Amino acid sequence: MPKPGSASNDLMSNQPTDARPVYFISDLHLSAAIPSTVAAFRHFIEITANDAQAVYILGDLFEYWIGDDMLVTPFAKEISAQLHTLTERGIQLYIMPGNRDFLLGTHLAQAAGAKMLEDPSIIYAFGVRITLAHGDALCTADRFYQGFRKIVRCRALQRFFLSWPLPWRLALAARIRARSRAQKRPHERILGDVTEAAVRQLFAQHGTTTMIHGHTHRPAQHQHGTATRWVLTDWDYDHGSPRGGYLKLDQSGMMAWPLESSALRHIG
Ligand code: LP5
Ligand code: MN
Repeated sequence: MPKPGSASNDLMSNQPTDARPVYFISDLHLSAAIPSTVAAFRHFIEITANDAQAVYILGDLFEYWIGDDMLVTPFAKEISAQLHTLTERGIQLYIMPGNRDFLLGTHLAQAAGAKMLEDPSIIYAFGVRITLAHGDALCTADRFYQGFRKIVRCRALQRFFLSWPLPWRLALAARIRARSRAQKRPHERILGDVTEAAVRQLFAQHGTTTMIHGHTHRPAQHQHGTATRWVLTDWDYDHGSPRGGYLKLDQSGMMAWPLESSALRHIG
């Protein structure tokens, strides 16, 4: 059952009919500790996506989200207010939870003016049916992570966790993040990528021939027979090699774009 206030996972009835482009981003991992990435995100919302009919955020918008009471923090208030400007400009915003922020709830959705999307979901735009997913569920070779995922997606356990005081939740999230980081460059290991079997199964399940997901931090366009799988980039303008970007779908098709160089001049 979809959560109250969330969009169904088949948005065929919600077919966008206007000619404005649709944008897809994921894996921004936003926190107050990465100001340049936050500035890049702000540029994307204010400038890049200003001509959009819809923006889809396919998971891991935040470094972590451990309950909608995080909305009391100035940082979460700032990001949700920024997102809210999209609907104020007539642009639909859809947010799918990722493995870092699967506890995003209805209060955040309301503050951001967003509809929450189930993982996976199907949309229809510019004549194409598209499967959208975060991507972590497709990394089926990572058995340990899949076991962890199954446990933490249990609604009863989530309710129990959400009843804890915020500092306790912060402490547990910090431990889990530290453990995740301690695995040497997890996304470069073979386990950190999707498996062919999981991808083909998801295509078959929904009868689509286009898929978009993030999570693996390996931006690319892959062919699986006649089906196309687009992988979104993660964003990071605060460490190492700067990166970030989006997929844009319009009448001329799907295209991967880096963030405009004009944006980067204003970033830290
Ligand atoms: O996140 P990333 O991209 O670095 O790595 C992921 C997988 N790691 C995770 C963990 C997240 O980074 C942190 C989540 C923070 C929110 C926590 C809220 C907890 C709430 C509990 C609610 C019931 O997703 C990583 C994958 C990698 O992608 C590639 O796909 O390999 O998986 C792991 O690293 C596995 C973890 O290390 C497992 C940690 C187990 C710790 C057990 C603690 C007990 C939890 C008990 C829950 C009540
Ligand atoms: Mn992820």
